[in-house]
Amino acid sequence: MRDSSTIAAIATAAGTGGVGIVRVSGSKAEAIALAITHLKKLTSHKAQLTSFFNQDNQLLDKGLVLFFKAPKSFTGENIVEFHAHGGPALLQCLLDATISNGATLAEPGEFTKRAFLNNKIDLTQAEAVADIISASTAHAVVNAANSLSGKFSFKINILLEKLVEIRMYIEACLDFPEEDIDFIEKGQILEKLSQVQTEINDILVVAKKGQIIQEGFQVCLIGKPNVGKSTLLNLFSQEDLAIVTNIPGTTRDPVRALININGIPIKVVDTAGIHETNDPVEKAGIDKSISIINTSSLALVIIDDLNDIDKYINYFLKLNQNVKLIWVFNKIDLIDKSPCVDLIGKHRVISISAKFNEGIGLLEKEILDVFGVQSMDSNESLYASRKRHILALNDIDRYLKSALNNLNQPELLAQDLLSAQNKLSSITGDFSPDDLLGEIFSRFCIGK
Ligand SMILES: Nc1nc2c(ncn2[C@@H]2O[C@H](COP(=O)(O)OP(=O)(O)OP(=O)(O)O)[C@@H](O)[C@H]2O)c(=O)[nH]1
Ligand SMILES: [Mg+2]
Repeated sequence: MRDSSTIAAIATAAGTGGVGIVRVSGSKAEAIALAITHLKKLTSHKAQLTSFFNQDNQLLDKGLVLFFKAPKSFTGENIVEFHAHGGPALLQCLLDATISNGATLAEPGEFTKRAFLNNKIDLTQAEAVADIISASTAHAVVNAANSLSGKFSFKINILLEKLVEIRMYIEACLDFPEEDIDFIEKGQILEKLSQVQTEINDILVVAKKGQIIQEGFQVCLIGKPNVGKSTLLNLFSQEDLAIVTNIPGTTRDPVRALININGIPIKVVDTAGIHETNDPVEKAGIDKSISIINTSSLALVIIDDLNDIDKYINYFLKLNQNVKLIWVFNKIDLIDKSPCVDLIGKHRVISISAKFNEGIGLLEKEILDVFGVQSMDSNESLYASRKRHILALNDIDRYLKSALNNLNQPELLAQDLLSAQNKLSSITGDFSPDDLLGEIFSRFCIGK
């Protein structure tokens, strides 16, 4: 599946900038650079100041050419980078010149895919390249850098070794029963397997936090009309985004804001108040509210009457069992109550006044607590984890549970361990189907 073509792309972001980079990777990269720069020779890993010419030998610009001779390059192939001035037309001319000299346009993520296929990086590191580019907070950058440096893969590989060791032992017992290897050293197998399972669960906890920091989550504001949803959205976003009036049914279209609580990116969506109405426009807004609840991780149910909890709990649970709920009792200024967290029945209720900015800190803390990221200190070493990793780790946990139940049936036990091993390998990409690779790399930007 290795591709022998030479690829090229503009590696810097669209638009103008001081410097713009065109990157070329493949066997023709060196020849292409010699043709464009008119230099006699390139020196690997050294910046050379040079002129750039197009296919008609017209001077385009002056800048740096960098040559990374294979295999000491990002992709493991010959790479050339042209560092020119950052004008879109100029960079397009340079790109055209590479194409006229034999390169083809790179697909999104193709440089990183080649790095993966040439064993320069594994799959979690390749994903971390995309994550470091898309990171929206400093914490997310640090986590992605941890993954990129191989810390996450290192943990996974150690567990893989442990699993392989247990599996080999069991396979040996199955293959050579006459050797009378004391297979049913169940105690030892049990202990080793339990240890691996504990470590998988530890990684899962860290991975879930990492995913939240990387991707954040969506919180919707729902409730009856006029309870103060839009006022709360404006307070969260510190902007006058949504219209606030004392007329019930003000918000129709959902209003979205991206906020940041303790460095975690959170998408907040204000929705139309849910109630019975004959107004077709309001009805359409309510339908949208319901579909937004279904795509959110957390719903803040705003109420201005504590009796509404019992009234609405079943309604909201019916909409989506998976969405977490926080009850927010708003307008406490009207009853002269102070902000606080109460337990009413089984429900934690945060009392606030959105209009007078009271209790918002309590609410933010509660939101982070729901996802277990409140107590996170910024020095905690996390990884940029993805849903793919978390699903795989959950599967591995399931296989290990099944293995622990099959200690008396070595064939089944061996099968469970093989499944767990393959899942673990899929995280780093040692055992990953082509369609998964296609899906991962297609999400990259071009030039990376
Ligand atoms: N006293 C008091 N009034 C508030 C508070 N929060 C909101 N209000 C008022 O309640 C009214 C409705 O507020 P909105 O934020 O528009 O309510 P909403 O839930 O978005 O309403 P719809 O969009 O119609 O569903 C406005 O007059 C707000 O000023 C509060 O904490 N205290
Ligand atoms: Mg509103």
